[in-house]
Amino acid sequence: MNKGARISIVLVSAAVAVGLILFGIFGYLRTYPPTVVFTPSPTQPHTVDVTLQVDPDVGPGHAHPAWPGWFAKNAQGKWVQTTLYQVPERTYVHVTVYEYDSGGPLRNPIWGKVTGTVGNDVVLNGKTVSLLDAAQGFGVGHTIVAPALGLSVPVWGLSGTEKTFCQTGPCTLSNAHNVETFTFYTGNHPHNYRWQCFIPCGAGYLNGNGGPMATTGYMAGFWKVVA
Ligand SMILES: [Cu+2]
Repeated sequence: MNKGARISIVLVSAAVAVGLILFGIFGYLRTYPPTVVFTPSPTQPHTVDVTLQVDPDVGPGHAHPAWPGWFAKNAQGKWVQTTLYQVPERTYVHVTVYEYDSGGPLRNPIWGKVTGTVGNDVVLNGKTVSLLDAAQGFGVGHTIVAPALGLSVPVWGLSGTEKTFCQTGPCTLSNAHNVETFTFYTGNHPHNYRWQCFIPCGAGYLNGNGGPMATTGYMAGFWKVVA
């Protein structure tokens, strides 16, 4: 093979490699979940309301319809399937979670303790509680844990045999659900704070920790605290 042929093989291979890398990067960017931005109303500075739901199946139209995952209500009142939430610094975030998924006992009971919220408690179906004992009732379905914010909130689950159990997201209030509310303070260090569910809810994956548990937009995400 002459020198020119060898050079052209190297150049073509390099071009293919670069092409594949770019294809991979843009494919990743195309599928990365959107961020829902929460802004305070002029009459209530330093306060935002965040409404979330967590569903047994996110439903059709999403990359993984049969995975459990989270939705957030955007400013237009539309449910967006994502775990990326932007909130201002120095702000009280009032979170309402509609829980539509089944629950169960915890692998570690410590995950039933509420920390990092105002009062270190949550209001579950109208009752203030600081510990969810997952050995009772239908147990915990999912958690919202952001270690760097000190935030750990277990979310109470349902019985999977409820008559109106939601089959496919986004679920509606006519489906069986629990309502859990809590408030946390974002602090004064703008940062993308990682959060995730600590319940291994990736059914069908090794130890329940793959699939949705390892995927941003399903059971892992960020509280994007901005200045
Ligand atoms: Cu989960």
